[in-house]
Amino acid sequence: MTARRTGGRLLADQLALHGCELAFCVPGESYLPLLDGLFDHRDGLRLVTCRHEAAAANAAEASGKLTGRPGVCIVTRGPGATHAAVGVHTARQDSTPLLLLVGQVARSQRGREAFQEIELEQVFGSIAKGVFEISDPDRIPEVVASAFTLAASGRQGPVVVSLPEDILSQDSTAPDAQRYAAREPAPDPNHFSELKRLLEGAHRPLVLLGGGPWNAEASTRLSAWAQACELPVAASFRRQDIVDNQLGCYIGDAGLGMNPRLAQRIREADLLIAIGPRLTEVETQSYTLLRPPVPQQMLVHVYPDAREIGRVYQPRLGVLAGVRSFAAALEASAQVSGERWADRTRAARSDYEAWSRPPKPSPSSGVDLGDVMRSVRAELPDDAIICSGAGNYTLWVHRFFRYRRWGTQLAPQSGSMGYGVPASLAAQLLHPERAVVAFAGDGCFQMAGQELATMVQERLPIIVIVANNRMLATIRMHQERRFPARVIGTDLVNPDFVALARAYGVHAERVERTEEFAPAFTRARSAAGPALIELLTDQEALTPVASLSDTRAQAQAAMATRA
Ligand SMILES: Cc1ncc(C[n+]2csc(CCOP(=O)(O)OP(=O)(O)O)c2C)c(N)n1
Ligand SMILES: [Mg+2]
Repeated sequence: MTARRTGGRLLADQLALHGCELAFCVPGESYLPLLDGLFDHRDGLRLVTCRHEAAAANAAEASGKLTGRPGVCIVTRGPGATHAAVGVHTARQDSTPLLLLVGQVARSQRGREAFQEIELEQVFGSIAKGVFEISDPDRIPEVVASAFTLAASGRQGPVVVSLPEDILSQDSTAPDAQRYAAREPAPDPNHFSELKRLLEGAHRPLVLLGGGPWNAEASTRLSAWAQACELPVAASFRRQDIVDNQLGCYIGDAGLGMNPRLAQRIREADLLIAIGPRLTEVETQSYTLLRPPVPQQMLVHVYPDAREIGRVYQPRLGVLAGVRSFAAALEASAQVSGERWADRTRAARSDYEAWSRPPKPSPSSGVDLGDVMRSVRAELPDDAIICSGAGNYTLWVHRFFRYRRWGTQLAPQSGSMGYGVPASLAAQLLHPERAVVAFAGDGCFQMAGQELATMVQERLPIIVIVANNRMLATIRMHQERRFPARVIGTDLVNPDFVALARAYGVHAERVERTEEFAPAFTRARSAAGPALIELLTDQEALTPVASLSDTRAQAQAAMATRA
């Protein structure tokens, strides 16, 4: 006979036994017994209260990205769950293991549209990998184990678990589950001989990495194979940390703002070996670099879920496998000579080096973000974790920052603003000894700036760098291209970010000139707690390559020609 426990305690015990050491929440009265259960685990399971559920969900998502194990987020009923939805969406698009636990009304009230009741299945059905409601306290161990397993297996993703309130307060004598085991398909050995054969017939092969879960070992093995075969390796959107960007085989990222020369190389490849990525709208430049359903490149698609292989693109060789087991077998089974393409690999590498070298900062007004990336890279150790959200400022991060190790980039493939700051919470909590920097635009920062309070409360020495251009530049850029000089909805009147950060108790400085950045960054690094650096950037610097006025003038000229 197992000891009697409340549902809340039983659930907390399950989280702990599945290895959860960190959870993010905004409390709700709907799950008080679970909070109480977590009280007894407070030494081994750190519960971090965020100020907004969007941040809690994003932080939990980021912890899932870093560990490969489900990040855990706990929120209350309708308002908490809907606030948290953005993290579920990012976990979906980024294929990140995430558990969202949601307080729900008692079973006896279900279906009456009771206070804050929502149908989680309907709300999350299209974005979550699974939505479960626990129907009986005795089934808590079963449902939680099932949620962990589903979130972490195959193509990883978010699972939502609904917790009717009465289930958490009732007692149960149900025994614990055993620790979940994630399942990942392993490659068929015959596929390696096929891959080798394809490589032996290729002239312009290209490897595209993405998806996951990767780990340091898989990343090292993959790099060693690519280096030995002199194969050019590109990273997919916001997965730039899979191979060391300093390696000769690395040729850049196929993300937003892709190097046109890289795009051309993908278009011209005769063999494209995609290991892990989903081949999304971004990497394929709206499905043009590869044409669906049968791409002009011979496609090898390695992916851990049969539902994705052949969904948009029919590969010549589809390999149902996790990237880790695939990478483990590569070196031994698919060694080929790189003679035929080594020159192309070197040329692609020099294209990348030229592309990723920040131009000399112009003495004109505003802080130069290219130079900021150069200083940040020079100052930080290789294992520093760089977080960002969405906005044109990320074009500089992605292009000019060189990632040196797996697990150092936290950025949403979902393109969600407000991600970088909460992601940095997870990074610093999981890796207290490492440097963590969160980049944000002025718009992006204001979607999660309240989490400065969480950084202070948890004593996290994160450095937040806000690129303030007083506008939502991404949208302004598209606006100027399509509706030149008709600016609406994209200007921002901002608070004084330095005063705001100081009010939270955060070390803060404003940088107005490029050369002031490096010393400010050094001071931020030696600050005792969190720090914020506001960069006043020039509105003219719309992207690393386009100015605002040229963008407008070109669009106007194009319209005049059409008229
Ligand atoms: C949650 C969310 N809302 C809206 C958008 C659309 N969007 C993409 S980038 C952007 C502007 C970002 O502004 P800012 O953070 O200031 O960066 P900037 O582009 O100015 O560098 C907007 C509104 C989005 N991607 N995500
Ligand atoms: Mg901005």
